[in-house]
Amino acid sequence: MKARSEQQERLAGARLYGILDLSYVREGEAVAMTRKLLAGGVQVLQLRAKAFSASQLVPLARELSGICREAGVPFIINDHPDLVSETGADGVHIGQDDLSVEEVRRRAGAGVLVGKSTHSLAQALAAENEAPDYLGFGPLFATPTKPDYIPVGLTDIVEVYRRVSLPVFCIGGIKKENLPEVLAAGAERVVIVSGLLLANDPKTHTHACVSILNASGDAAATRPTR
Ligand code: TZP
Ligand code: MG
Repeated sequence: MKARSEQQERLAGARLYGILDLSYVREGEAVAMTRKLLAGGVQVLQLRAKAFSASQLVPLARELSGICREAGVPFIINDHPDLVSETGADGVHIGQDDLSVEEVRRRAGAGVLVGKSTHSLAQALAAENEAPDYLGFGPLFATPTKPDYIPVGLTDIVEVYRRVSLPVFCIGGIKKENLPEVLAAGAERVVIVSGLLLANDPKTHTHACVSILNASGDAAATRPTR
């Protein structure tokens, strides 16, 4: 088995992945919100800004990348493999309709983390064959953050974790309140977007989610990952 890079090790230990989605946070608040999420304990942070052009994103992505580096938290940029090296990001996240993982690696460069969204067990199994570094699986529940997707529900979660050896982050409509239910359904790692960004006190809220994840045991930490 190939040795894991430092960033892959961090990913393997991560259970709470936060996304700074600029449809919830004004650009001018992005740095402050990032600091709150990091202080609360997110273990991976993604910048997602569907309404921004690549060139608009660069200065902010550079700044967030430096802040995450200081915190020792992998910084992932959504959708833009070509911006990874110029912003100092650690990785890129792509969807089902984007380039192949192989092409993304070619563009983003060696050693860059690549994550891929999946919306069914079949997609998760297919995506694993492309050898990204991690998968997203969802949306579990209907969510305004990604409105045009049919929720996958909780039933396939156990099977996804049983059959996929990459780190899998469940996503979509997950909140502090339903996190115990999502964990009981077999999730080992989660992404929470609006639940953290819209909280009255994002730092404390993030910390509370980390505590719930930690209390649910260390299944993710002990499962073999590639
Ligand atoms: N991919 C699947 S669901 C989703 C993405 C980016 C959005 C999740 O956002 P929220 O606010 O945690 O439901
Ligand atoms: Mg995309």
